[in-house]
Amino acid sequence: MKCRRCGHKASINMRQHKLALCKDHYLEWILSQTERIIGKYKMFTHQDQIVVAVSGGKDSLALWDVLSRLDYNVEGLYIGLGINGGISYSTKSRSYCEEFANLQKSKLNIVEINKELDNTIPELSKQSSRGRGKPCSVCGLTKRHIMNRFAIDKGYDVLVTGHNLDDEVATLFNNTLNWSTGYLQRQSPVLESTHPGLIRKAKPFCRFYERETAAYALLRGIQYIYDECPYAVGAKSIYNKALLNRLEVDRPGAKLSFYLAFLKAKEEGFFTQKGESNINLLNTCPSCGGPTTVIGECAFCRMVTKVNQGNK
Ligand code: Q46
Ligand code: ZN
Ligand code: ZN
Repeated sequence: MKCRRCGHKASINMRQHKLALCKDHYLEWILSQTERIIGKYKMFTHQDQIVVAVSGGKDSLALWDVLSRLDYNVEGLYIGLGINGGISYSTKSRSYCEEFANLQKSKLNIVEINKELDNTIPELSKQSSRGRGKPCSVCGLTKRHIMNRFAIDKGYDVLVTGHNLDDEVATLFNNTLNWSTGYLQRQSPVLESTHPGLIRKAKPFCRFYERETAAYALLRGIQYIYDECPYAVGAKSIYNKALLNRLEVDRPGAKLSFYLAFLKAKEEGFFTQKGESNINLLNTCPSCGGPTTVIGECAFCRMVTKVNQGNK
């Protein structure tokens, strides 16, 4: 297989794009496509201060690398979850982020949940009624809260995450199976801030397949954590991804067209129901000043209050 641009040996063949490229042209293609996606969805500009949430995995580190190479003002944010059973997941993931930041000479901000809340995620989860013993619900809620608060407090313009097409399509598939119109309404490459305490969010890799971001990380020599979080085993999203991979093998491009058709339907006003009013009618949490859909404390503060009450 030869590179479409220069005729040298191709490093990657993207069946869904009918495009094979050599290493240099592939790395160039990822940069130009990312720039195109940022512009198409009006995610941010070169004047904006950007913070990228990094986990030590390939997607977030590749995204940080791409944004730096495109000359955006970008810093990293790592949230230490204290998940260290067995494979020392959090310790390892933090050190991959630190090594990357050192090599790039970029600033990495670190927030350790343990220091913020006097509890690691597994401890918090044991004391909370959320998630029936599985820490993912507590973890997701806490991460979202901490990322948002950090970005707002430090005055960034936008928070970006390394979600790729496979992540987005797995979420879309799950939300479609349940017809969760509120979630479908909110799923988007860019989420505007609709409250002074809510940061604008963007996902510049939302149209890249996971194998494309993995190939980028590999070809750039980015060192990243291969291990999954131990709690990811058996997650619904992993099951959905496996199903969608089978579909993609038989119909190359099926994931991308599912996602793009969804965005088009949304643009045409297909999901303008209750979910939309929820977004626009955000209240302010009296404890943290963050946004909440209910009157009173936000879900995060309610969880922390309950855990603290249980400990008294
Ligand atoms: S980190 Fe946290 Fe994930 Fe681990 S505990 Fe679950 S939600 S699986 S992205
Ligand atoms: Zn080439
Ligand atoms: Zn709150």
